[in-house]
Amino acid sequence: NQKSIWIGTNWKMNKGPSEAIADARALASFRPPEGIRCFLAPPATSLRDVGTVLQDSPLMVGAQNMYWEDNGAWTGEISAPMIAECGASIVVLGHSERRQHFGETDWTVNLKVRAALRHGLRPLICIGDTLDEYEFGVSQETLARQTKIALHGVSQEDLERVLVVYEPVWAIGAAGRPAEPAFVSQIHTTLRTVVQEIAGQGSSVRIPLLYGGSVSRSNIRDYVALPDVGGVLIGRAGWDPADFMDLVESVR
Ligand code: G2H
Repeated sequence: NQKSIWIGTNWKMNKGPSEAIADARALASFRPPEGIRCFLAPPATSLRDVGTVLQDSPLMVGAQNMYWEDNGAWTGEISAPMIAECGASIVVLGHSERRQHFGETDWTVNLKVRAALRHGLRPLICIGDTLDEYEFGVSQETLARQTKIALHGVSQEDLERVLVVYEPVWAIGAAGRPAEPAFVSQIHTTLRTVVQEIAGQGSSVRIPLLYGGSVSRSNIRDYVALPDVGGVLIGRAGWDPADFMDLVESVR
């Protein structure tokens, strides 16, 4: 299995600058196996420090959120050019924790995706079905809607830089249970059709489709082995640098 895969860890609201720098240093000399592209998404307060520590490392740095305007009277927000200046090249957008607790909508995710692309960042778009949607059997509809709106108005050329991660809301965090690989496979088949329609029939654009939600040492290989899974976004299991390196090494 030699396809190129993405493995990232989302630190969420964890690690102050001192811990973030120490952890980035612990990862700075790590060389992922060939074909694996790794990234870390630290809190905004450590973006620049982590970006500096990892500037000569193959590990990429990502922000966890941003606003769509470049600057202005938007107290508390950070913008795409600020993130890029910190040395980050990725931005996580539309994470379900943001949709759930901070009023993020499909529409705001779309504005953010387009702003990220305008500034050369790679948006990692999170989509996810809630437990209700899953139980009513409408996961596919929800995920298709979220994907179509997030990518609305994105040019063919920019689509080359987009990543999408399927994170079932019911699979996230300590209360979640990881999705069955067979179910993820089914979802990814639908998503592939949706993104192919957006890119245009016959287009060679191949958006990496990742999985996220309670990924751990015991299941990472099952997800990565699926034919259309282009990687994973890890939370808790990847916060410790040694664990993260071990997770990455374990898939090859
Ligand atoms: C899902 C994931 C990382 P965890 O949010 O984005 O977190 O692996 O802890 O479920």
